[in-house]
Amino acid sequence: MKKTALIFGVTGQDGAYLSKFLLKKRYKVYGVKRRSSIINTQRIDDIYKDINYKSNFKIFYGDLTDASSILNLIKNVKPNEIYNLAAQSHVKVSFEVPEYSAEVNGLGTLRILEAIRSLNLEKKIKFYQAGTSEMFGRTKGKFQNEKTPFHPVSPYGVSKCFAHWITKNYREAYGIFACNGILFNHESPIRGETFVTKKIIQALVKIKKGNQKKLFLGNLYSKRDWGHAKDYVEAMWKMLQQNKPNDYVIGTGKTFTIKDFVNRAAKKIGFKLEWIGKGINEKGVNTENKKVIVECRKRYFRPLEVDYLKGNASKAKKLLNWYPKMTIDDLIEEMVVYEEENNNDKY
Ligand code: NAP
Ligand code: G4F
Repeated sequence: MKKTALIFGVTGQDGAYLSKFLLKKRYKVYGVKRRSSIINTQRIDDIYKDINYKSNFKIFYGDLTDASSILNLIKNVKPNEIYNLAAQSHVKVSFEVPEYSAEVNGLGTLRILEAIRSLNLEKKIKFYQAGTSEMFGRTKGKFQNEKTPFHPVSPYGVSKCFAHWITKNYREAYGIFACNGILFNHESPIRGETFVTKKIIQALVKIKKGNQKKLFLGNLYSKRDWGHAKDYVEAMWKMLQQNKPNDYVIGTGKTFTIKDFVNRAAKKIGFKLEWIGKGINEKGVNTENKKVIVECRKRYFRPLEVDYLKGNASKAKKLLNWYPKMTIDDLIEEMVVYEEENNNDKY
């Protein structure tokens, strides 16, 4: 019998990669999307067929703020596995919509777990919770692993800590097979356009094509451990295939500043950058024509910042046999090629 997966957040970056991964593993995949005023299924249009069509991939409306929709979906689908990837996932935006971020990311997770429990499906459904390295926040030490204490520094990070602990709580209290993935930043050509990697590559490609003049950024000196989303959805699935539920850090073990990322992407696109100035006045100059193409703006800084992230995924390597396959340069290469082929928009 085919396994069935229910994915909350199917229209997002990870939802799209996970759907395609599970379809290849011959799952029936049911995705949950929220209502929006314009069609937002671009990332999954290639696998989406009309609901009446005999297909292993179907999408239903639902919302993590609406307990009844969650309960009805789980009751009707009775999936073997649930992946909760839905979230207000932008850290900077969470400072502007803190209550909504907590509602969706924190209470939304509780609503799914409570639906599983109240339908008496504790022993039938395996649950994956999309946790994040943002939960570590202000950390000390060279690496973060499963034993590193959480000290979140954004409403997003705090909301994800609630989701992490409530997932653990339902596992311990009710015996639900529930896993927390603590994933470090992962990117791809279909990354949301306001996350820094996509923003950098999209802007630099447009500048190269003459369709944009400058790229405006915030903090150039925070460090991130960037992997590829394709590798990371495999880790989610592997967590649910184990004999026992557990929590795992997933990262590459390498870290780079935002400025490093800009330099690597610029080189790939064919710019040679020289940096001048300091602080908010730091600028990236295209050495070929002496034009400033990167500047900093206050509005892209956050009230508090996670300065340093570097994941130690030894536990996942040992227990899941999970290894990241793509390096930061593989990732940049794929993102640049995609942007060069697909983006001809004028500024
Ligand atoms: P994403 O691209 O922002 O996707 C988020 C998904 O959640 C979208 O499908 C979005 O729908 C949906 N969503 C938002 N609010 C919802 C609501 N109220 N009800 C139902 N669905 C809702 O995020 P991602 O990068 O794929 O990340 C997937 C998950 O992993 C998120 O929970 C994120 O916080 C977490 N995470 C991500 C990373 C990373 O580096 N990518 C790292 C660690 C953890 P719309 O398409 O309608 O907006
Ligand atoms: O790309 P970002 O917005 O990602 P951030 O804040 O690290 O969060 C992402 O990764 C988390 C895992 O650690 C996820 F849980 C979360 O859902 C999301 O996917 O920013 C990365 C860094 C930050 O330090 C930010 O201050 O880039 C810096 N940055 C500098 N200029 C900028 C900009 N970030 C954005 N988005 N836009 C800028 O202009």
